[in-house]
Amino acid sequence: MPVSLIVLRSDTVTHPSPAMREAMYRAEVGDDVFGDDPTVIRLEALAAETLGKEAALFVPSGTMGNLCAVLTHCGRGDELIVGMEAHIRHAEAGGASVLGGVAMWGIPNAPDGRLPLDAVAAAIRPVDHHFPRTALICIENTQNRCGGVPISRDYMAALGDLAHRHGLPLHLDGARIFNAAVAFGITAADLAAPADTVMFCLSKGLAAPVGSLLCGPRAFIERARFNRKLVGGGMRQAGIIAAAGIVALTEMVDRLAEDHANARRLAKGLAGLPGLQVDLARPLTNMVYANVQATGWNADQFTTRAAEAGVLFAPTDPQVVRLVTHYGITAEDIDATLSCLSTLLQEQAPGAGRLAGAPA
Ligand code: TLP
Repeated sequence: MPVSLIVLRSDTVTHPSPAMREAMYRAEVGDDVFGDDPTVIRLEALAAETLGKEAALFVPSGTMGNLCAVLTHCGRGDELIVGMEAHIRHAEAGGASVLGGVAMWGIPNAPDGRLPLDAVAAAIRPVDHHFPRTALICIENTQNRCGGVPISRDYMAALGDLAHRHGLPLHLDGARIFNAAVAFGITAADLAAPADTVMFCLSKGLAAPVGSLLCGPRAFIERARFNRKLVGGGMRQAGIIAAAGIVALTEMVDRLAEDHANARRLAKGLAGLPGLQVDLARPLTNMVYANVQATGWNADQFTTRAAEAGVLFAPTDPQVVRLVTHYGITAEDIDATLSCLSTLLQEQAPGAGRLAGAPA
C-alpha cells in the first residue's frame, strides 16, 4: 500500500475543520424532535436566510432532503419531470417512486446540464384520465454528471417561469449550489430565487461531516417536517452536527474558489497525459471527468491501478472516471496526482503491456 493517499473520490470525503470540531464540542443541544435544539434552530434560520427562503429543515442527507421535497410536493400516482442525469433519478435508489409512488419522467440533459425548455414544456401532461398528473419539475445545479457544471441564473429564471406558468413548483437539487454561486460570483439566494424549494448539502464542498437543508415556504417546510419523521429522519441532540453546519455556512463558502482552481489545474494536467480525454471547457467548479478509453484500460481498471499507486477516484461510467477537488486537497496534491498518473500511463502506453482482461 502507498504511504499516503490522495482521495479525490468525492467532496463528501472531507473531514471537519478544526473550527467545526470546536463548535461541535461546545454545541448547546436539546431534543430536536421536540423542537428543543437551539443549535439546530439557529442553523435552520441561517440556512433559510442564506438561501432567501422563509424556512428550512435540517435533514441527515441530501438524498433525504430531496425525498422529503418530493413527498411534500407530490402525491402517490403523480409524476415529476427531471433530468436523465439528475441525482434524484440516477442515484437515490428510486426513492421518489419506491417510497412516494411518484413516477419520474426523465428528460435528456443538454451537455451543459440544462433541461431544454421545449422538452420540459412537452413533458407536462395535459389533464386526461389516462395520464399521471405532472406535479413537480426538478433541476440540479451544479449538474454533477454533466461535469459539475453550474447552471446560470437566467436559465433558472426561465425554467421557473415555465413551471409557474403551468402552475407547477420548481425544486432545486442544490447539493452544490454554493459551488455554482461562487463560479458565477453571485449569491446562492440569487441563483435559487426562481425555485420554490431548494435542498443543499453541508457535507460536500462545505466540509461539514453530516447534513443537508431543505429550504422553502414556511407552510411547505412544516409539511416536510412531517415527511422527515415519516422516513425516520427526526434526530435528537442534532445540535452536535448542526454546529459544524453553521461553521460550514459562515466560513467555508468563499474557499470553494480554491477547489475550482485546483480542478482546472488537474484538468489541464490530465489532458496532457497519454490516453486521457478531458473537456477543458468543463471544469467550471470542483469536478473533473476523464474518458479513459484510449488508455487501453476501462474505468474500473484505471481506478484500481491508480488506487494501488495512491490516488483514489471513482468510475462513473464504463469508460469514464470522476475526480473531485475539495477542502484538504492542495495544489501540491494535484501535482502529486498528476505525477503519479503520468508514471502509470507511461507504463501503460501502447506496447508497454496491458492488464489481463483489458480490451485490446
Ligand atoms: N452525490 C454523491 C454520490 O451519491 C454520487 C457524490 O459523490 O457526488 N444531489 C446531488 C447532486 C449529489 O451529487 C448527491 C450526492 C446528493 C444529492 C445526495 O447527497 P447525500 O450523499 O448526502 O445523500
